[in-house]
Amino acid sequence: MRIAITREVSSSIGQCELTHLSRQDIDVDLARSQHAQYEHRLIDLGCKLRRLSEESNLPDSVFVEDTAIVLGDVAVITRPGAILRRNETQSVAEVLKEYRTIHQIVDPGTLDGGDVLHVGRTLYVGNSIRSNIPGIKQLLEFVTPYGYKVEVVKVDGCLHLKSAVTLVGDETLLINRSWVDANSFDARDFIDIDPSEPYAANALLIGEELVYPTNYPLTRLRLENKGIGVRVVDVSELQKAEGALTCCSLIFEEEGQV
Ligand code: CIR
Repeated sequence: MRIAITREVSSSIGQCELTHLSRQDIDVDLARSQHAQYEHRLIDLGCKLRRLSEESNLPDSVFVEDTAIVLGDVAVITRPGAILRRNETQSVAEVLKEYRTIHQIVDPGTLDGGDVLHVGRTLYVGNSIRSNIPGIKQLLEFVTPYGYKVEVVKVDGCLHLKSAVTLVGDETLLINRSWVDANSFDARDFIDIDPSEPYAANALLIGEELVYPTNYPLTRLRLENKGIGVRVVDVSELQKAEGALTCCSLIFEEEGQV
């Protein structure tokens, strides 16, 4: 069984962290209804939801991806780069303990899950404004015994590594090359986002199915032209909080394996 951890949109999401976007009003009810549709997509694709309750004092807490890295037999609880996000991790750790051995990134390390791109036995980790070298080194120490390699990737111009690049199929990466260098990755194939849609590189691959935002039609066409069908979901209200599709869940197999 595939598990998806999610969390209800906070009533305070309007006070979210913003790095590259200007603040816009966020309609909490609309954000919640889009988030519910996102959760339904996950259920349609065979995920069992573990939905955490709302944290009204943690504006960014819907973005659970940043709180942990979940691998076959081990999970690493992060220490988010944004100080105001550090209280988001404990409740996620409580759930993950049921499924995996847990490790924890500690001071002076910082790491956001949005910076970790998992491809086979390699973890590409963005050295971004949120994830520092001590945090990446701690991650390396935790995962090396399980046979993972860690590659540090420079990210420039966006929040996280996965704002710039995600896996969309077997060794195929969807990429915005103005934010990350394609030579950093050992991939079979790359699909470039349409330049008019800079935020279009974040797609959520669940098994063989790709979940994709409604509002990047030109990049979607590029995916479809390469034979990659998508299931769309509208997360426009969450995008105002600088969130994307992968950010809103932690997806993993219930039964761990190395
Ligand atoms: C933040 O700045 O931390 C949130 N407003 C957005 C986090 C998005 N998370 C992600 O891309 N993994």
